[in-house]
Amino acid sequence: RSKCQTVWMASSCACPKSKGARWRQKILRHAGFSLFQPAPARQKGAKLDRYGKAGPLQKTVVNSWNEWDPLKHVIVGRADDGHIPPQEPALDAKVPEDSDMRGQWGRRPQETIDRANELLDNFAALLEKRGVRVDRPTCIDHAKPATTPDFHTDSQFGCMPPRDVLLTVGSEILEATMSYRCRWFEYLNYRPLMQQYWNEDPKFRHEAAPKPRLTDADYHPDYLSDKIGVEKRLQWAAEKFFVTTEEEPLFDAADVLRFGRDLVVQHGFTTNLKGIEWIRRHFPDHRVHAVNFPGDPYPIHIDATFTPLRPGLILNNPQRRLPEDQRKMFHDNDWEIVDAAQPAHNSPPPLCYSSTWLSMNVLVLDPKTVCVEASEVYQMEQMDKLGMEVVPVELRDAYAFGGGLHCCTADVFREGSCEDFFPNL
Ligand code: DAV
Repeated sequence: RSKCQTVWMASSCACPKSKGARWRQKILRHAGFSLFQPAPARQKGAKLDRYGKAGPLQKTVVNSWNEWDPLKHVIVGRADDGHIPPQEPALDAKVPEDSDMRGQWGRRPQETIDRANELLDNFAALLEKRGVRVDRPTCIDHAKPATTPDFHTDSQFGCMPPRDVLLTVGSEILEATMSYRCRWFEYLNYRPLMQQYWNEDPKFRHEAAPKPRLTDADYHPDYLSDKIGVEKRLQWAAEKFFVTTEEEPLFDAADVLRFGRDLVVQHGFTTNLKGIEWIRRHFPDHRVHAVNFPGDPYPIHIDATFTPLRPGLILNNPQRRLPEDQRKMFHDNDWEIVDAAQPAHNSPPPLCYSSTWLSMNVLVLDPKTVCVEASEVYQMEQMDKLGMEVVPVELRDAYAFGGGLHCCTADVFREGSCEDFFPNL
């Protein structure tokens, strides 16, 4: 392999010729490559995709059983064509009355898309540098409406958070039902990758949960009211009265945490009891545990609330504590649940759906190493005290596109197999 070829590979996307060598050098630095350290060899016959990235760098094996085993292959989302979707029942309930997103929808400003993509690309390059294979989605046209015989909504959402859509359990990747109309077709962003994995890994199980109808019967109309207020919402959350009804199974993949043969699933806005029951019947060899966190007035996804770091240790959002009666399985099996550190910010960035608790939305690379958002100084400090090596990753300007470091990734391969971390159940 000549140096020349290395440079070509790393700079193969359409580059303005005039900027020449300096631009290439910048790209090389940016991507963590150096002229003296050739890029990993591209497999013979691998094609460049439409983003100019080379194809498979290593054999594809889909395998991931938990949130902490050494990560070797991951999908990192893109901010491309990110949209603020129009009003719809399940989404409305998540947007607080005083949010800057109330009443506006459409494609997000290009400069915010570019900035978010810069951060996501940097994150992908950092993971690659640490030996993790990174794949990226192929963005569909999110400006297109989502229309089925049962509903119509004027735009879609985006493909920044693969974690919301794809649930990897062992050799299976399961496309969640999703619970927002604007996210009904989101799996299409990942279909080229699913096809590729299916072609390359004879043991890969590509599954899709039954697509829900998402008629008005799926949502409680009272949740639409602007006058509800946080107190009432907290009371409803405690009573497990959420925006979604029990009309049909609904779940987002980001409501599920994987602990080997146990799956812990949040019952909330985006996942209903029938969705949890569907997961239970779908994974008959697993034990599936429903949890809920009454302190959260907008319970959407478990990954800014409950964060396992390694066997025996979980961070819990101190404003959304796991109720006492649901702690037994953890206590009986020597799992420690500690309060997460406070977020470093008082408010989320502009046009963001998520709360400031994306501070604890971390990506564990192995039981001793964790990626934490670089501005979250308290969370980094706590990880350090808990004995983790902290890898700071700048991502805050991408939060608005669908979340933090856990959200914007989906596991393809972690070392290890299915273990029982709860022998005393
Ligand atoms: O706290 O707003 C964000 C989770 C995104 N997957 C929150 C939850």
